[in-house]
Amino acid sequence: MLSDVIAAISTPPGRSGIALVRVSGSGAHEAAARVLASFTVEPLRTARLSPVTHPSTGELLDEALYLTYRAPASYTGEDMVELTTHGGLLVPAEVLGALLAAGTRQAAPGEFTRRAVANGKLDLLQAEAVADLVDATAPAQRRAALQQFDRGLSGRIAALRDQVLELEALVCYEIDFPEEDSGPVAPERIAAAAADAGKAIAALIGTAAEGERLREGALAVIAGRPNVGKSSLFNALLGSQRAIVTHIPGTTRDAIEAPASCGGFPFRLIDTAGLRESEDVVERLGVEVSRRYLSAADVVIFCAEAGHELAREEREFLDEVAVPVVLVRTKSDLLGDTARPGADSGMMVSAETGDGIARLRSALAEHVFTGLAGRGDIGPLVTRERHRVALQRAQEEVSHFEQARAEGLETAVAATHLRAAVAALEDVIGLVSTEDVLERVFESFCVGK
Ligand SMILES: Nc1nc2c(ncn2[C@@H]2O[C@H](COP(=O)(O)OP(=O)(O)OP(=O)(O)O)[C@@H](O)[C@H]2O)c(=O)[nH]1
Ligand SMILES: [Mg+2]
Repeated sequence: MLSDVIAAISTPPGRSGIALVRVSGSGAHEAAARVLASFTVEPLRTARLSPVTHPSTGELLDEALYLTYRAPASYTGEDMVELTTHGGLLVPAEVLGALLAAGTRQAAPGEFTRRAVANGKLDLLQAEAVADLVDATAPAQRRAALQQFDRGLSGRIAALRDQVLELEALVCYEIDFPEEDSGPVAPERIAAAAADAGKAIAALIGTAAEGERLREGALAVIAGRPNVGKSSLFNALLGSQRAIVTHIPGTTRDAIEAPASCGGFPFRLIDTAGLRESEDVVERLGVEVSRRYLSAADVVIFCAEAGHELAREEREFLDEVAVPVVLVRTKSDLLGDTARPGADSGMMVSAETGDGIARLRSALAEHVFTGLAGRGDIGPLVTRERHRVALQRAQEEVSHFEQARAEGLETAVAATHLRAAVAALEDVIGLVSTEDVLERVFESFCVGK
């Protein structure tokens, strides 16, 4: 089924100047020839203009640019045609309809990229990087995705795999010469190589916390007592009036989430109901929700008004909270001349004047992405649970191997753990992927990618 001809609109629907329609598979050129009046395969990769007509009715649908590709030199590794049509809701859909009538099939989400993987044009990590690039909302996400697309992570994992394979080779030597006193390879050498491999895998797993946070966006929860200016700060950080602001304490009842980029890093900002005991059922529920968000937060932006001593429950909150906190002093514009700035602990901000907001953004980035924000360059990062789980499996297998050696188990038995470690590493890159792994990776893709 994999090489039947698929077609899809790769640009989002809606009013736009142009749209891109892709066709791929063996027979893509023939299908395109049925709708493009002046179609020729050659010259490849060269834009040409042609009327687009419906293959059954002959009706003129558009005047489009098209490019041809010949397998294997294309994104999918198959014969391909890309049509640049006029945009909007009607024309691209009609052009796609004409292509379907010409014998193509509507592509499933991510099917083009999936074919690229099947044809060896991309490995699984690169395919995921394509999806990450499409989903990126902050520059740091783009940098990480491009790095992964450039095989940064694939290369690092391939190196780990080679390291375990070398260890396996040393061990095989021992299996082949069991009679020799202590084997031709000193046991200490094998032990040291196993320890090194374990450490190298652990180092990469060590990037997972920030890497996954980078891909998903860090959860930053704005909390504090009612009326301290949480929703105003939320709006100021977003740069839009998203949350309702009033002078009445208890305005925000439900948590609101919105994506924001701070210092180039992605955040999911949450505005919450003010933390206080309340008789009001709805408000009480809101406070409950706030507490739930707080326990999941990567960072809490705790708001207290500038120029006021922290109340007992505020100090208690700061003592109790288990996640990193940035203490923010709100409404700094209300501080009179007599107030000494700096007498307050925490960062002075004013949602009213915008004072301190830029500083808060950088502070958030540094707090949550400490390792990444410090470095200009983003190295290979573990950005998905899928990678982390497989790497942890590889790490466990290496330590099972060490354990088996320590217990004096037969070498051939111990070596099975190294085989398993290699297999786990290969899973990450997608050298041999089972159908269910592929399903999971591609289910979140958009159609046309
Ligand atoms: N002068 C000044 N007033 C502010 C500032 N931020 C908020 N306020 C005012 O403080 C009041 C409460 O603001 P909100 O943003 O609704 O406060 P909140 O913490 O979300 O309140 P609840 O949702 O009720 O818990 C409003 O009257 C705002 O106009 C500020 O930076 N300067
Ligand atoms: Mg509010």
